[in-house]
Amino acid sequence: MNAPIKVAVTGAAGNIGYALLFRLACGSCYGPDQPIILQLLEIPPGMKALEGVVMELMDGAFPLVHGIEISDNADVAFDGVNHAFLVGARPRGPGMVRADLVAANGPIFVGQGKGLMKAADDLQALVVGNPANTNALIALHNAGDLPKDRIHAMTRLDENRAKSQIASKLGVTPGQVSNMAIYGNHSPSMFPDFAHAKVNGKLATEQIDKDWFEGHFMSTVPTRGKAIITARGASSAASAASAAVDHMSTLWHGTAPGEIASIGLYSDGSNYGIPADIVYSVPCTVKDRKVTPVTDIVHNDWAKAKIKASADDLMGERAAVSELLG
Ligand code: NAX
Repeated sequence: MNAPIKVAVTGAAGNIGYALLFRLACGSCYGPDQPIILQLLEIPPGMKALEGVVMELMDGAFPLVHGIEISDNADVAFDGVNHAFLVGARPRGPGMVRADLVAANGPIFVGQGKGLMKAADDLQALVVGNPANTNALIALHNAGDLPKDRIHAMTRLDENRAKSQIASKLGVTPGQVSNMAIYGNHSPSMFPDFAHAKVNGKLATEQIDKDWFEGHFMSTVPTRGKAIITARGASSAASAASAAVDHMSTLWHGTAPGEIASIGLYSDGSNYGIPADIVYSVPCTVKDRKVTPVTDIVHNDWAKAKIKASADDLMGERAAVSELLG
């Protein structure tokens, strides 16, 4: 058994938090030999509910949970943490557009970026709370000298959604689909790059016709979150928690040989014409807990235009929060 690692979860009493904590507690993320100490953050009105969640976690008697601490102070919750799931934020409700979310949630990530300066040297943090990419950018700008590749935005849910659409079209399992990269923002401007996706090692475009990809696939994957809100009256929770586990598990264990993971990563301006100083999802590999973007994928002009459109979307969000970037 390894020494325990410290894992922070913000918004821990919320819907995603409720699904996420039990997956972490039972070892889905770090494996059966890796104990964890949970450091949970809520805002004061959420603390009572969080106490109830902690009671349930205790009642699970999870052998891998070696401690649970709760706080409404980011400096306390992030003290010494190795991994941080930044979930806490206001979810998008019916009728809300992303601009509403940018205004409501951006300021939260100034304080959380500062709080992350208290984390362990090997910190890796994942922003789930929307607008995830721009919140991650705000946190990075407020986290002092923290290396820019340590705070990510989650697009793994979009990757999972895309894999599942392809799998169900072909009647295979999602595990048979690989190389399904999401480019750009976790918003409808994202570009799910189907042209390089593979099914059982062969290009998906050799097995499904182009019209389905450019029609059904492109209209379903980027708008899936909205469809779920319409159907269940609340935003995705269990699938988002599952994707967050997938993301952090990939950071911990690495990508399988030949496989990529979609990661919203700080852009230095050197790849695919993506401007510098935005958090933009690209295909990455992970080895020894180091994230490396895959930089040699060749895109056609149609895909290049999609990649640029999502960058433009993120530049717009960046302009809207410029006063929070320090
Ligand atoms: P809930 O409203 O159920 O829970 C959010 C929790 O965060 C609440 O308990 C609230 O008290 C807490 N909170 C608010 N401000 C906080 C702060 N400053 N510090 C700590 N905690 C704080 O929302 P939930 O359904 O859990 O969704 C959380 C976030 O995930 C939302 O922003 C939502 O839009 C986003 N999502 C992101 C996804 C992605 O793929 N990146 C997909 C799912 C989801 O839409």
